[in-house]
Amino acid sequence: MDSIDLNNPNVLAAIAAVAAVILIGIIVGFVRARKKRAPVEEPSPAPEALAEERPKVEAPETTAEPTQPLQLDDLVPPSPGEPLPTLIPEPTVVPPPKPPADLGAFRSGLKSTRGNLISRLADVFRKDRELDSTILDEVEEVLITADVGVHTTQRILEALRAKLTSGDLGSAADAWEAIRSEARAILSTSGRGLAIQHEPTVILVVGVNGVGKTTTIGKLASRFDRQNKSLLLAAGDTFRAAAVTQLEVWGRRVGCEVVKGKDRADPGSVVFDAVRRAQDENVDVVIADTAGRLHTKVPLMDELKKLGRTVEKALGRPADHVLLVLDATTGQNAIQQAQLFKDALPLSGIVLTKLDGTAKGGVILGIVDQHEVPIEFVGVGERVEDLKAFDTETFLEALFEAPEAVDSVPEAANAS
Ligand SMILES: Nc1nc2c(ncn2[C@@H]2O[C@H](COP(=O)(O)OP(=O)(O)OP(=O)(O)O)[C@@H](O)[C@H]2O)c(=O)[nH]1
Ligand SMILES: [Mg+2]
Repeated sequence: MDSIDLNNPNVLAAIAAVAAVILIGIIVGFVRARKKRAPVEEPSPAPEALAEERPKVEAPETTAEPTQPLQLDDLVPPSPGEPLPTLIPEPTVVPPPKPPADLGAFRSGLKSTRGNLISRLADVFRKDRELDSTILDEVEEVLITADVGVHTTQRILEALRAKLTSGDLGSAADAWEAIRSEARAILSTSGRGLAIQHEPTVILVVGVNGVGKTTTIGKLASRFDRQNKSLLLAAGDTFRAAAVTQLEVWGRRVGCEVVKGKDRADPGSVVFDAVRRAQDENVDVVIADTAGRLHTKVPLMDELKKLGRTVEKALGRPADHVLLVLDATTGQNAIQQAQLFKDALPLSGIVLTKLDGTAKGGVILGIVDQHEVPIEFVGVGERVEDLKAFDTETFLEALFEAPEAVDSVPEAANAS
């Protein structure tokens, strides 16, 4: 093999070119190795530096500085304490927790009840008061006069007495906790919602006159309509022409048909027709209105029992839901009405209307506790959106909230 002629300019140029390529390769390899190592070898910046760098989470509208593309200098480890601008990941913006749906409506609906029940209890558990057995009589008086009912009042007093005996009633917060957890236990089965499992699902709406049956049916129909359910209303109150007209107004508003009979027709035949028609036309939900007072010699409860049997005959099973509508403004009377209807029909749920206009909302505890029938909806006004699906936690939060004039309640009442 010939030896390399180092005096030849072409040979020298070739050697220089090869050396240049090798040198560039070494530099590129070095830079790549630094890039890979850099994030791992990053010393932890001081916590204050990180805190300053990260935009505050509660100010999501803060616009971040536009990020520059990574430069080689960025990969050089900063000296300790120096901020790390481009390697910190974008913070995840956590939106503030949403208040439970309908809390505002429950709050305003329970305003008077809070004044009557919670403010007065707050007075019993006032700050400078030592909590001993003398509070029991006072709590009893407040609960009874706030329409909670004798049975449920005793249940709540037992819970307080047990805490007193075990020495666990050291502060107002303990007393609120005892009452609130008893209320939670009473209402725990409420607010399950109306299952629409069958086609058609048949809902019978019952209650004495004037409690809000027809209005509740209109509001319910509107809810189902918003859920894209097809509907048929049955005008089972055949004793008053105005009752049929009222249901027809709701039917027009919601856009669903109303099945009605002749004046004073047998309510059973109207509901029977409605169920059959719903079966033929594959309607999702039938809601049947009923009379609250009869203008015949037949007692109301006998008529309702008969209606229940008629639905069973048409459907091949009992009505899917029997909703009893009670008017909260009637207080204790509502507890007695529930007993009468429960004896006549298997009630599946209660709608408590007119909670907005009364200080007697505590009756809800008495009704559910005594009759063990869940509350499914509450009425907090006359507008279509004022029928609220009952939710135990939202109800408790709204009920035990501090009344405007009482400042000792908030932490205590919301302690649990
Ligand atoms: N403030 C308030 N008013 C209500 C509520 N629910 C119903 N009402 C009113 O109560 C009144 C009686 O309501 P209806 O729906 O006619 O009662 P009903 O039970 O069908 O009465 P009858 O057909 O006579 O048995 C109406 O003026 C309704 O607007 C509610 O939640 N809050
Ligand atoms: Mg009516």
